[in-house]
Amino acid sequence: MKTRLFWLATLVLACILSTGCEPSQLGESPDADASSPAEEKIRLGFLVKMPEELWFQNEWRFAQQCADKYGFGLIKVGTPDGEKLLSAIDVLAAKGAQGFVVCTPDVRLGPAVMAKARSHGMKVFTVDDQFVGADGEFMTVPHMGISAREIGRQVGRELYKEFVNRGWLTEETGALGVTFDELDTARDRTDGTIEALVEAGFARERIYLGAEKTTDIPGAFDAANIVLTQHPEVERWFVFSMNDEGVLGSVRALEGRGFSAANTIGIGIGAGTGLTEFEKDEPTGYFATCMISPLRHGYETTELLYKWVKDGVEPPADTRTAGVMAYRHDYKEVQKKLGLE
Ligand code: FCA
Repeated sequence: MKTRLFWLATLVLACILSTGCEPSQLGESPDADASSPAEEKIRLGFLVKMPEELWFQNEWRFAQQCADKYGFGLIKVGTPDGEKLLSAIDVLAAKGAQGFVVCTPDVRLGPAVMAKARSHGMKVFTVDDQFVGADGEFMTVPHMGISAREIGRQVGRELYKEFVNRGWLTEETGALGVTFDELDTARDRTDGTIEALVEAGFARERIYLGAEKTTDIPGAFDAANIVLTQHPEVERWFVFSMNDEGVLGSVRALEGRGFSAANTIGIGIGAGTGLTEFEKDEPTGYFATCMISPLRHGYETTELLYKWVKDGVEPPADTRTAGVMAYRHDYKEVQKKLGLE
């Protein structure tokens, strides 16, 4: 037996030395992109709830930069509902992924996602939207999200500042808030704005809220139209929401009723969709945005997951990122400063 093994080993060695046999011919799995054939290639997933939204496309773009830098495989999948999310995890496992970053379409899917990931031995890192367990508490899964309440407060302070700048009268002004309270990071943002507006001295009873069914432009457009129909007496409007899409949908609804840049102050939260408003020749009611970082949420989450998978370095439990105000006149500089070009 020993002799046969010896001869087999000699044969294999001779084959490598003389003909340069590929590892796949020696029975190892072929892997075209592996830098070192002996090393098992790392593959990670990046799953997002709304792949059509610029925010998530930017997260993917920066995640890919991270994968290119370290030379691991990145599998990007849009997972707009629970069924797609759970089956995407199986697909990732079949492709040999060892973990994934996820912005879930529904935070209550947390326990199901974690159970499935565990069954495949995969590591999970949540981004933007944090998993909620069966007990209604946040789950302890490494997470990176925005400092939602503080960012919302920043929006409120800026709205009030511009209200004072323009010399508007409270009795002619209303604040339109498009909300999505079932998602914590969304509720914290709009609650923060309301809080800061009231603290600054704006009348609480002049803040009118409309709940959106979906966190995109059409969802906000519908929610805004209902509020605007109820308040035909308001002559000037503040607009706020959880994201740029919420503010843009509202600004479009206002435009449909004859409101423009002169009587609208809309401030978004994001780093993509709203910026196209600043590129238009004429200003619109979309006045500013609190710019958040898809670079940190895309690149850094992926990097933390990669190091966790590769070296066993546990990522921090909860990372919160800040926002920076950007206006029509300076958004390009802010983008540059945040490394978002
Ligand atoms: C949530 C929103 C996105 C973005 C992100 C940071 O997931 O749906 O639009 O604001 O948080």
